[in-house]
Amino acid sequence: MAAPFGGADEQNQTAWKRAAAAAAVAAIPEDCVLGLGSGTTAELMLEALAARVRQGLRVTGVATSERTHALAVASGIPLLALDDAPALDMSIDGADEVVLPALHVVKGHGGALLREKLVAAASRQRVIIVDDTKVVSALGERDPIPVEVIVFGWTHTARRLAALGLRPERRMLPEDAAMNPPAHPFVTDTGNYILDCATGAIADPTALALAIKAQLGVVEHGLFVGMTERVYIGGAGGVQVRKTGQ
Ligand code: A5P
Repeated sequence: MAAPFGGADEQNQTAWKRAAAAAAVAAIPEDCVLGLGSGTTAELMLEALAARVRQGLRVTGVATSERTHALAVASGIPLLALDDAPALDMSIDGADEVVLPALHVVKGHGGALLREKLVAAASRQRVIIVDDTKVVSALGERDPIPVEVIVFGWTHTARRLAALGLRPERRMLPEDAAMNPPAHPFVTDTGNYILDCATGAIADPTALALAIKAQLGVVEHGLFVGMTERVYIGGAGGVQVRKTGQ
């Protein structure tokens, strides 16, 4: 039976995420324009960042989701819209899978991949923070690749993705057992659906990224290939930092 407040594994994982987040936040320079990621690890980063802001750090955040925006506002972190920030010095975000030493990652299990990729693409230095359960030997080996698609005609887009050899499933909101409503599809902040596409271990992430992106109806996908300069990995032995080229 599951422990009522999460088991020891979950507590360790949270502590490792927190340690990775703290290490990344400690390296944020003064006057930084900073992309603020989404997800549980990014939220631990926001806590650490808010503490540094209270101590006097000057920073301006650019949020990657409505939820991150609301949390940053509530924590007193100054914000700018992406369109008012011509270039970002750095972005810090979580990930679902990371492959070393290439530092290619999969993102989007929280549903924010489109804005996360737009913010990452505008950033000079992309930093990923994870616990070591996220390190895999090949992207796609454990989790599906989230693909954000236009709602109109989504079943046709799904068929096109299936023709590439993917196994797309439209993401649904969890059902509320107490109210027992019919399941509803998950809709992103930008008003699209997510198709979670099982792939198995991906031999060539660059080729797959291009093939997915070329399909009509696809807005963006969660393969972030060559979009990370540094990864902080929290684990039982502390925080490991990996940079591209290492
Ligand atoms: C949000 O869409 C995602 O890309 C998250 O950054 C990613 O899923 C990692 O989330 P956790 O930190 O919650 O594992």
